[in-house]
Amino acid sequence: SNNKILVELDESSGVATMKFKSPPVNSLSLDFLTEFCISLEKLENNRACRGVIFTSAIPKIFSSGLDITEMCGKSTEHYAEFWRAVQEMWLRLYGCNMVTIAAVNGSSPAGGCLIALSCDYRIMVDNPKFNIGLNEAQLGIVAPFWFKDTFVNVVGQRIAERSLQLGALHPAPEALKLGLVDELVPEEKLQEKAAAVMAQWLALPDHARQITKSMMRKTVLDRLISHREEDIQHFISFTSKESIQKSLRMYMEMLRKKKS
Ligand code: CO8
Repeated sequence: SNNKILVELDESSGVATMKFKSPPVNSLSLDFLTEFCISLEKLENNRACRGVIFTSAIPKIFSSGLDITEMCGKSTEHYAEFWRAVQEMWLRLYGCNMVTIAAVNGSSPAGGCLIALSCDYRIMVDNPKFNIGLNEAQLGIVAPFWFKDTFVNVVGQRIAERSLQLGALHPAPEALKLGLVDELVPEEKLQEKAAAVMAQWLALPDHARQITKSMMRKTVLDRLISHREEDIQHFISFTSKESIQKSLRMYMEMLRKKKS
């Protein structure tokens, strides 16, 4: 399975692009997450690569977040494997030594938002129809502590507290005001802007920047690393509850109905 993410490396600039292309909505399935980790690790091990831009090949959607079908009616073994893959994606991305920029060219709820939050810099298309946020509460589920930590590190305690409790999805202009994204650009300028910001970050010596990044993120990374198995067990018991299964099924039903 290596066709859900298009990876391109420009050897002259040292900048790679990882473009999500998993129709219809770039949901983070087990296959997607596995491919994400392998692709990122390959780039990390490639000395020619110093920065990665994350974007979507699907119009209007960056990523719809975790694949809800992976959390519905599956075995505990499956939940464990899936959750380990979600953790792995975050640990790799949040702890990534390379410069990471999210070029958010569509809606980005929940797990999609987490990917953006885990980057060093976020640029979003200036379109009020594109939403971003950790909307877990709206699904009747709870964002894990490390989603919350990542969010707090970007927007601060107060904004995170309000936004998380409400399960808010913020239209791009509001996301900018909250500091959830760093800047907005017209869609046709997104790639150019991401490349310009990347060049600015890459102008610094890698070593000093990497140590600084690690200093800023280590506490939050270590919190998951030291509680990883507990976090998996927690996910399994939470997800296995009949009330949670019911909430997830109702939410999927709501998505289906909204169409017709
Ligand atoms: N997982 C699985 N399938 C999905 C998902 C998803 N996250 N999102 C959409 N789909 C499916 C839809 O059901 C639909 O399927 P079908 O064609 O069979 O009816 C298809 O994708 C297309 O979806 P839409 O028709 O809704 O497409 P739109 O272009 O109208 O809208 C959106 C795209 C905005 C992305 C919309 O689909 C949406 O809002 N999706 C839900 C996003 C969401 O709420 N994600 C949260 C996932 S939970 C998460 O990431 C963190 C969980 C943390 C775990 C907590 C511990 C338990």
